[in-house]
Parts: sequence; C-alpha cells; structure tokens
Amino acid sequence: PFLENIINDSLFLSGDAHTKLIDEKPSLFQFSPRRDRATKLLNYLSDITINGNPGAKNWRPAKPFATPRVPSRSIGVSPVHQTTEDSSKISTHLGSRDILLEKGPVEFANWIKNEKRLLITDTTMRDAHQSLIATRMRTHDMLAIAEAVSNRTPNLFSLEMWGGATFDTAMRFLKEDPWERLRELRERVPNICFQMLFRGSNAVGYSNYPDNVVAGFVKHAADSGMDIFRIFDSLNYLPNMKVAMEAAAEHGTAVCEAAVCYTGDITNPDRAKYSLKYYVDKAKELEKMGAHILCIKDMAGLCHPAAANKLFSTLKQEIGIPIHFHTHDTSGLNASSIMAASDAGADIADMALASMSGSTSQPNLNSVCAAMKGQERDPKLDIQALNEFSDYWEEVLARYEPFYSAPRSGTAEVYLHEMPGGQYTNLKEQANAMGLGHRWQEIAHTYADVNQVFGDIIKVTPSSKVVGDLTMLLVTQDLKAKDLLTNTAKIDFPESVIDMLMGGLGQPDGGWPKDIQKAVLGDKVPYTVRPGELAAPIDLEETRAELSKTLGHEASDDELYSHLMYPQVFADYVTSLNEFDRLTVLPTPAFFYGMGIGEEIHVDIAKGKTLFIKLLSIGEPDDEGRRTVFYELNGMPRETTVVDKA
Ligand code: PYR
Repeated sequence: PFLENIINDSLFLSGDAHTKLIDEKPSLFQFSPRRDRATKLLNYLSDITINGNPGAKNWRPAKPFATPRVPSRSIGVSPVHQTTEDSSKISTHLGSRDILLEKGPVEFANWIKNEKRLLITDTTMRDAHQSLIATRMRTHDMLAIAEAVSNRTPNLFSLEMWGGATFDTAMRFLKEDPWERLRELRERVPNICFQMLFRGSNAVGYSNYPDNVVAGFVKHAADSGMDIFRIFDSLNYLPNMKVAMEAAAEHGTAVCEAAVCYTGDITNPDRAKYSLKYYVDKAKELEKMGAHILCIKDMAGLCHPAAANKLFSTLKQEIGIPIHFHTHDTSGLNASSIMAASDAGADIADMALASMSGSTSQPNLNSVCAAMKGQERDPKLDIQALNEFSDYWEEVLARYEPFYSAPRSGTAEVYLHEMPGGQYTNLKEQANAMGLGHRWQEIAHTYADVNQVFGDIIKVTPSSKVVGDLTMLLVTQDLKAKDLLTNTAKIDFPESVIDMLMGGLGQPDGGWPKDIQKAVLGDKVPYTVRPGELAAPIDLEETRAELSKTLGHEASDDELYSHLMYPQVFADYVTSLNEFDRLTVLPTPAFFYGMGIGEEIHVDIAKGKTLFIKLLSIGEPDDEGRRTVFYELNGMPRETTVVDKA
C-alpha cells in the first residue's frame, strides 16, 4: 500500500508547504518502512520484556547496567613496523593489512619473519568469548570499539574475529548475520588483518562439506574482507585441510595459515604418540602443502613452558615459514608458555585483552605486553590503549552474566581431560543443565578414558564433541569407558560416534582401534578414504535458485553460504529477520533481557535514523492473556500487544 506521507503530499510537492504542516498533518511524517521496523522491534522488546528470554535462561539484571565507556578513538598511537626497511614511509595508522595488500602473502610471511617484535593476535572478538561466554558476544558491542582498536593499536598483527563457533551462534542465538559482522567490522578496521578459524573440510560447521562448498566458502569469505585463514583438522588428518588451504592460497591476497593441533605432552615419554617428531613431521608436511604460516594450535592449553621451549626452538630450526602460537590459559600458567615460545623464536602469539583473558580463554595480552616492555621482543603495543579497551570489555562482559561459565581460576585438571577451552565451558553447562554438575570429576575422568578407548586422539571441534557426547552418555547411564568394549548391547551409540568411527571425520594417525570400531559399528565396513572424496559436489546455482524461491528474492552469496553451512539455523534466522527485522541494532541488555519500566534506549536503525524508545507501562493481561505494552517512540505514544505466556 502506498502510504500517505510527505514525499507524495501535493501541498509539499507544490513547494508551498510551511513548517506548521507537521502539526496539522502529523501522519505525513510517518514513513512506512521506518514504522514497520519500529513495530517489529517493539514486538520483539515486548515479548522479551514480558516473557523473558529462554536463550538467556530467563535471567534478569538486578539493576540497570551502566553504559560501557567506549575508549577514545585517537590518542596514543605507537610506531609500527620497527624493522622493515621502508618503515619510514609507513604512516602510523597503516597496519598489517596494508603490508599484506601491498606485498602479497609470500612477502608478507617474510615480513613477519623479519620482525623483531613478538607479533600479537588479539582474540577478544572470537575465541575469548567463545571460551568464556559460549560465543554470545554481539556485533553491537564489537562495533562500538572497532575504530578505537584500528586507530590506537594499528600494530597488532591481527584480530581474530570470525570463524570457529561464531558463524553458527551468530545466527542461532544472536539472530545476526555473520557476514554483516565481517563487513561492518572491516569498514571500521581497514588496516589490521582479520583472522578466522576454519575447520578444514568441516568449514565453520561440525561435519564434512563437499569440496566445492569448502573452497567456495573460503573464496567468498576472502572476497568479503577476511585476510588470514587458520585452517585445522580435528584429527590432524592433513588431507582434510588441502581443499581449504589451496582455496586460501589461490585467492591472491588471503593468507593460508595451517594449524597443527597440539595435545599430550612432548616432554612426557609416556605420551609417545604425540612426540616432538610428530609435530615436526606435520609442520614440514604443511609447509610443503603451501602454508604461508604455521600455527601450533594448543586448543586445550596443554603446552606448558618447558614444552613450548622445546617445540618452538625445534620448529624454528626445521621449517622456513613463520610460526604462530595459539594457546588457552585453562591451567593458569600459559602466559609463561607464550613468553617461552617467544624466547624460542615463535613469531606471533594469540592473546586476549585482560578482562576477556585467563581461564579457558587466551592468556592476558595487557600483562604480557607490559612484562615484555623494553625487551628485545617487546610487542610495542600501546598499553594505555589496551587497558582502556580492557575496561570497556569488562563493562560489556557484565551484560553477558548468564552465559559466563568459565572456571574462575586456573585448574590443573586440564592436563587430565585435555578438553579444548571452548568445549570445557559448554560441557560443564551441559552437565549442570542435566543435573550432573556435582559429578564433574567423574565426567572429567570419563572424558579422559573415552579418549584412550578411541586410541588417544586429537580433541578439538568436532572430534572433541564426539568424545563429549559419549562421555555424557556413559555418565548418565552409570557406565565406565571400559564398558564400551564389553557391554555394548546396552549402549545406543550417538550418531556422532558412529560417524567418526566410520571414517566421517577422517583418519587419526595409526587408524582407529579395531576393538571400539567393531563394538560400535558391528558388521558395517568403515572407510579410510578422505570423506570429501565421497561427497558429491553441490550444484551451487541450483541451490541458489531453490533458496531464492524460498526467500522470495535472488539469494546473495552470503545467504547461499549461510544456507549451505546451516540450512535450518539459517531458515530460523530468516524467520526472525522477517518478524523482528535486524536485531543487531538493539543494545545488548534490551536484546537479552528486554526493558524496565521508565527505561529509554536509543536505537540507530540506519545512518542518521535513530529511534528513541521509552517503555512507559505494561497493562494487565486480558481474558486471553494478552497484555498491552505502552511505549513512547520518538516522543509519540505507541503500543503493542503480546501474549503473556506465564
Ligand atoms: C572451534 O573450532 O570452534 C575451535 O575453537 C576449535
């Protein structure tokens, strides 16, 4: 319907309108798309306010949150690029991405190797929140600080801000478009390399995708602004990494960072499967496969300082590409591992801003930088800026209280169960939700035992999830891991376990133990080829055509790849988008917990278009449980009706 408004009002168009028009005919100033969006947002707010948010455990803040103080965008810039021959020509705001775009990935890798500084990846916007608050950080909170990061810490090596679990959770829990997060951050941070975690043939999902989908995803992500692809496989089965590695390397400006996942303890002769030689061999192979950078991905935080010293000093001798160290602080002592790795020659290390660091997250970026100040490998970041950023995130983090489930201190238990940081909090949550929280020690031991039954495997998404699934099944049925080989009649094995032992995730070194394969699969014959060889390519244009029909418009590449990764999650996201519009615009407390009576929020729905929303009152339920919610929207009264589900 063509709404009567100012744009097609004859008086206005004649040029004879006067300012009193707004008082005489206020309806002329209501614009249909804007009204629609506002209505949709108010419907969302009313529902969350009245019915709570099961996604946030129906938690409500005891008092209104303080607005996080966004650090200033433009003070205290440190010099960058200390050792490049042309450093004098590089202005202080240029960053690693300018070097990458100018030199290309091969020369970029040489630049890394020639840097004296320990280069730093800040993981605050990806792994830190994945490991501390179940990947719930909203784009809204990232965008607010993005320009300050770009201007005040331009000499960061990279920002890890995408991939891993973020793609799924953005749509599933936050009702956000992950591609939009990438683009909006890119716009605000043009100078620092962006980095993502990519699960090899599992892309950003939990199972194998056809090769052309994996390669297409990498290309589309690189075209959309992603620079560095950290590619791993959950069993260190390198054939699973090849397609993604080639797609990244072929792109031209993207960097192929290949990861070896670290488990066990290279200093312990009893864990001979994961020896120093094991890691050196994998590293050499990945270098041959065309990696620009090698990553040691210590996803559980098992690489203690002595191991780090031995590992990185050896790798520096054995391979020619730069080396990136990723670790978690679950034990409480992995900042020392980073410093040991730095002394041994590691080129780049992952850390998180202080308030988002520690425990299952990465070690403390602020403290390590402060401790290394003035030393040979001083990362030369502006510590004042890092501290202000940390203060910002501390205030932001308070808003995510119901999702915070990381242990409050380091724990030596991680050396027992070897769970990845991101899984630890999830499994603990799951245990609590199932009423098994008090049996956590038993869960930790069972997890370790199940790992041994599988032949002592690498445990990281998705293999870690398989170990976790079976662990929880055993604990709920009061069974032990040893029962897996003797008592199988009783066990209804989860699909994930069957798939992994069939060969669906690839092959671990040495293959799967025959006894557990037999116990789980019976007479089914497992396969040993790369799973991607068995998955037929998907006709992307046919898929796009089908999706376009459902969406009612030509599906974009963003939509196509979101659909390919998570068809149902994407469909649910589209439903939310149609019903409530883009919820990223809402401040975080309003999004998770709704509004309090008398509270006012402002919502920027587009450049220069702000909605001021004040919740005035909530009516009593009528006979059918409907309640009217009264707002003031940009000074005008508005109301919505919502069913009270209580
Ligand atoms: C992920 O795949 O999400 C990890 O953080 C390992």
